Amino acid sequence: MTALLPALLDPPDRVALRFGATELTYAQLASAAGALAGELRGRTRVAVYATPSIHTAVGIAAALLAGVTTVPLNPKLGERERAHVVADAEPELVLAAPGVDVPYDLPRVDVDVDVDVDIDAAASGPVPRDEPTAPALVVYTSGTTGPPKGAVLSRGAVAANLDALAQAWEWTADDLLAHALPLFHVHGLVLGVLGPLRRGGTLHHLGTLDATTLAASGATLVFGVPTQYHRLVDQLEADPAAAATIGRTRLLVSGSAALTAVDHERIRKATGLAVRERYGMTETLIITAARAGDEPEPGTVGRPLDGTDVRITGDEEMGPVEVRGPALFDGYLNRPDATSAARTDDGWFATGDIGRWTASGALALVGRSATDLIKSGGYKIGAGEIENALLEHAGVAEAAVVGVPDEDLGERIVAFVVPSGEAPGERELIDHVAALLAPHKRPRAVRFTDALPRNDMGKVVKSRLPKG
Ligand code: MCA
Ligand code: AMP
Repeated sequence: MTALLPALLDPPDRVALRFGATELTYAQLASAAGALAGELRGRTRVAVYATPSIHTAVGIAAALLAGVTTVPLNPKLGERERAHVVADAEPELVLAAPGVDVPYDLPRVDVDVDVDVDIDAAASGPVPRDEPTAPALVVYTSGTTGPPKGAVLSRGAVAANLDALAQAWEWTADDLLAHALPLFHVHGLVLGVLGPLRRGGTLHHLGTLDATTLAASGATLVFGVPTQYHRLVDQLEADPAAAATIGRTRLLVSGSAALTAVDHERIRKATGLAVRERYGMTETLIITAARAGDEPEPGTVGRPLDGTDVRITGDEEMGPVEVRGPALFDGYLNRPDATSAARTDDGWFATGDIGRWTASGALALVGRSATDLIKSGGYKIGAGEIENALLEHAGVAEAAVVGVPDEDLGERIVAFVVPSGEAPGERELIDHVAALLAPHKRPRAVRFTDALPRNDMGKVVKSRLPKG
C-alpha cells in the first residue's frame, strides 16, 4: 500500500490544519508529527486524549507515521468508561496537549506542535507497519448492553474508505474542509482529520458550527451531524448574508443520524444547497453516500460507495442492512464473541439498521432492529449501559431507558425508574449517571413509576412505556 498519509512524506506547500487561530502547513505538520513519531516508534498501542485541538490531530498523525495503533479517548468519559477502556485497550502511554489535565494513570507524552521545520524528520527511518492489515485505530462504540466495545480499524480500511469517499464527493487537495466534530469518533477523526490529510488538502476545525465562523472559513466542503445543521439553519434564517456566503460552498454533507426532511428543506431555502447525506458505522466506516454530481434524493442516504456491497436480507421490501467490502473493521478488541455475532460466515456485517432500496438505487433507512440503541446528537448510546449505571444507585430498584424523539438531538434519553424506597431526586440520579459515564449519556428526564411493563416472561416491554 502506498503510505496512508502521503502528504506527510512529501509535503505540499499548503496549510494542512487550522484550529481556531493556530495553523500548521504540511511542512510544519510533517516536522511536528515526524519528531513525535520518532519517540513513538516501537510502541504497539497508544491513547490520545482527544480534545478538539490541533494537538490531537498531530498526535494521531504521528502515531500513524510511526506505525502505532491509536486509541482516541473522549475527554469527557466518566470514571466507569475510563477504567474500562484502559483495562481493555491497555495503551502504553497517553498523548495530550501540553498543560491539559489528563485523568489517566498512564505515562504521558505531550504533543509539541511548535517545532522547527525539518522535513526530513517525517521521512526519516522506515515506516515499520504501513501495511494494509496493520491496525490504525481502536474506536470505542456502544452496544445495546454492557460497556463500549473497541472497533479495530486497519490502515487499509481507512485508506480504502477515504479514497472511495474522495471519488464520491470529487474531494481533492484543493478542498478546504470545515467542521466542528469531536475527534474521538469515525466521523470527526477518520473523515474529518485523516480525510483532508490523505488528500493533501486543508482542515479548518471551527470549534462550533456557527454561521459566522463557517461563513468566514471559506470552506468548500462541510461535515456535520444533523443536530449541528439544525442549529446552523436557525442562525442562517436570521442571517441572510452568512447564508449567501455559505451557499457558495461546494458540498454540505450530513451523517451519523438522519437529517429531517424539514431541515433539508430549510437549508435548501436558506442557502440554495441540497445537503448530501451519507451513512456509515464505526465498524464499517462509510457505506453509502449521495454523490457530488447527483441531485440528492431526500429521505435517502445515497448509493453504496464503489467497492462496497450492500444487501437487504429477508423476503420483504424492507429488511436488515448488511455490508461487505474493504472498509470493514477487523473485529472488536478482546471480544471474539461479539465479533462473530455481528458477522456472517461469508463476510457480511449486520449493521442492525433496517432499510429499503429506492427506484434510483439509493438506500433509505427506515429504522433499527434494536430499540435499545439510542442516537442522540449523532452519538450512539446503549440503553443497557445507562440502566446498569442507574441500578448502581441505592435508591433505584429497576430501570428502563429509552430514546424519545427530540427536535434538536434526534432522540433524547429518558429513564423510567422504580425506586427502592423513597424516590431519590431526579437531579441526583442524572448526576449519578453523569459521574460514571460521559455527559451525553445522562438521562435528560427521569420518570418514577411503581412498576415497569413486563411480558409473560418477565421481560420489560419498552414499547409499552409512556411516550413523550
Ligand atoms: C452534548 N450533550 C449531549 C449531547 N452532546 N447530550 C445528549 N446528547 C448529545 N449528543 C450534553 C453536553 O455534554 C452538555 O452537558 C449539554 O448536553 C449541553 O451541550 P450543548 O452545548 O447543547 O451540546 P454541544 O456540546 O454543542 O454538543 C452537541 C453536538 C454534539 C455538537 C451535536 O453532540 C456532538 O458533537 N455530536 C457529534 C457526535 C459524533 O461525532 N458522532 C459520530 C459517531 P454538560 O453541560 O453536562 O456537559 S457516528 C460515526 O462516527 C459514524 C461512522 C457516522 O456515521 O458518522
Ligand atoms: P455509530 O455506531 O456511532 O458509528 O453509529 C452508526 C449508526 O448511525 C448507524 O448504524 C445508523 O443507525 C446511524 N447513521 C449513520 N449515518 C446515518 C444517516 N445518514 N442517516 C440515518 N442514520 C445514520
